[in-house]
Amino acid sequence: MRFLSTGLVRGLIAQIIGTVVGMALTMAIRVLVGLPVSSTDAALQQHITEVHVVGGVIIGAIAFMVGVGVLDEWLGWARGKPINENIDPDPSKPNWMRYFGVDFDHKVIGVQYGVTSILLLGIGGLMAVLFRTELAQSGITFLNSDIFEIMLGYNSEHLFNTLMSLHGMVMIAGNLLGIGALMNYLVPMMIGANDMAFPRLNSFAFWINVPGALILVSSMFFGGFDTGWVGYPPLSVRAPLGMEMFLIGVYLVGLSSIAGAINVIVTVFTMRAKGMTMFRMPIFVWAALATSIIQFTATQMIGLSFQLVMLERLFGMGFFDATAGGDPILYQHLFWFYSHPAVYVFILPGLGIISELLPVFSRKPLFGYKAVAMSSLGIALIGFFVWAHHMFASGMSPFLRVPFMYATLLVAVPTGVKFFSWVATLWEGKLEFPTPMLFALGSVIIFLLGGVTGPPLGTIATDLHLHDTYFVVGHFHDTMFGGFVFPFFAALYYWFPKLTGRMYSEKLGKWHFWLMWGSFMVLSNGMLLVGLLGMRRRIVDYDPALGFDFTHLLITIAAFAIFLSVVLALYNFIRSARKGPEAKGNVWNSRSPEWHIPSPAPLHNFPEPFEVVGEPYDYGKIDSPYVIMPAASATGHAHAAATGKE
Ligand code: HEM
Ligand SMILES: [Cu+2]
Repeated sequence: MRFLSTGLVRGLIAQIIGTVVGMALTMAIRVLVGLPVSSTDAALQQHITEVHVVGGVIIGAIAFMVGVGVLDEWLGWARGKPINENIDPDPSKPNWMRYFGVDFDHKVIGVQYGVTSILLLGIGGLMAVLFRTELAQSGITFLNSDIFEIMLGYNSEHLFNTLMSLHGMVMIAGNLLGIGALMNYLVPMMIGANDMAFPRLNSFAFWINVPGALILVSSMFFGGFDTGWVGYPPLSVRAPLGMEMFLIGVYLVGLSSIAGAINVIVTVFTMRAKGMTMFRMPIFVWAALATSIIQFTATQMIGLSFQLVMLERLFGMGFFDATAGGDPILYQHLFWFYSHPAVYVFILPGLGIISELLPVFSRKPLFGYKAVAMSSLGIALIGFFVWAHHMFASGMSPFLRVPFMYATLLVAVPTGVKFFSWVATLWEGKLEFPTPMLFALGSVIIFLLGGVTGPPLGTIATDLHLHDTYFVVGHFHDTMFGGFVFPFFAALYYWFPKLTGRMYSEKLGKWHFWLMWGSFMVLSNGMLLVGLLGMRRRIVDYDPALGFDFTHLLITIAAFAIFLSVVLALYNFIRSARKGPEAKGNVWNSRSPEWHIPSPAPLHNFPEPFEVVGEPYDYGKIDSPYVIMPAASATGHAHAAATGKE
């Protein structure tokens, strides 16, 4: 019965019941207002079913939130019950249950985000491996098999498109949750706070992702959709019912993004330790702040554009239908006004991790700390002025394309500041190369590839040639892997001892790194190459006469190798969390506050507040403490004050 008392299980049951009740309710409303609930006309029947299912799915998502219990406190408050000030976990419940139910501790929420993120990245990866098999050679018809037909009711091109489109969006959702994991786990500990500013909102922000992700992936079983992750109309207005699942699922994940961002912004502005001025914060906190500003201000746009598509599908409103007075280009503007800044949501935290780790493993100050901090804000700002570079080929005004080209190329300036700082930080440093450092350095190289393949796409003349080819796919995989996936692994290895109090296996970690990094180089350079040669993206097959069968085979093998390397990493983490050697102290000899409390961190991170007296990255400077820990908080390890002594 313990199983039933976990929030997750109750949420899932509630979601199923809610969906059924919601469908019945929608039907009842249709009857009340005199609309038909069934029809002999196939097209009309399909439309009616869609309305019912969408009504059900939305109510189902709300039911999940009620069932899991995140709304309990708020609902109680609304009914006039006294507010429960003590939000500590119930000590009578076993510890593992905290992760499967509502918990307000930012560290638990961080882990919940992290595990969900890895699950989603795994599902997205599996989809990639599936459709990459189809692409391994020209002429393969793997996705045509009867198994898929029986399981899903459709196959071949439509399945390819569905897998490809879902892969894109599931990966993006996986990234977003990974960022949530890092920000939730690290930000309070890095600034000396015991939790986020709004713990209940924090829990809400995590849990809304769960029905969101389920609905998104369920699209596979509702007929899929074939629009790519962008969902452009008119295609998205005509796509099967699966399209709606995509729109609702992503909408909920976006809602989480906005709620989570509010929390980070308020926490950073109001809860820093004594003496921690903005320019004395660990650099990752700056990255988290800039990221949250984008999330908070831009996400509404994708929510809005998806809502409009839904309204057009469900109620026939002609926002994008030119024959009804609409304009499909409007969608693209709204979509990219979020989705371009959003790419910086994916990469700013990753770049923050790189800036955080390089000083530790080169025992040198972070070069140009203030410039690096401001560059995150600069990137965030410029990110808002460049969205139309995705529309150079959409038939927008030729004159308007020019300012968007210049704005796009301008992003190189703040990004260059970061690269310059990394190189200068490493310069003549005492370098060490444990797994997290390898991942950080590997990210820099991959992100550099993303950086040099960007300008050709931001320049109108070359973009018109490269648009919708695999060159684009290669470019964004470089920025995504270099900007987030590799830094995410760097962070997982680096903070693993903090989280578990145990050490991972360096040997397996290094195997993971070299296998993944090498394969990724093959994958991304292969994609860039076939793109330059004219391979179009989003197509299920290609002509053998084009002569890039062999390169495609290499890309597919690399994709499998990347998948394998991640399985290796998971094995390492799961085994080491239980059997790894103990690592209680400041494993990396870091100056950052989270390493000066015991590992794993106690329930309330800092039983007594500490004071910041110096600069965060003065590694190698004798007697320049950063934080002074009161005896009660500190690990009792080597030095309580985080000095620069070697
Ligand atoms: C093993 C790892 C991966 C492989 C083999 C892979 C492969 C691919 C391929 C072949 C496409 C289809 C390109 C096309 O036909 O247009 C694609 C699309 C995409 N991928 Fe990946 N990918 C991987 C990981 C990732 C990750 C980690 C992310 C995100 C953070 C990501 C994001 C995307 C996006 C956004 C699309 C675009 C989908 C669309 O055009 O609608 N991928 N990927
Ligand atoms: Cu862009």
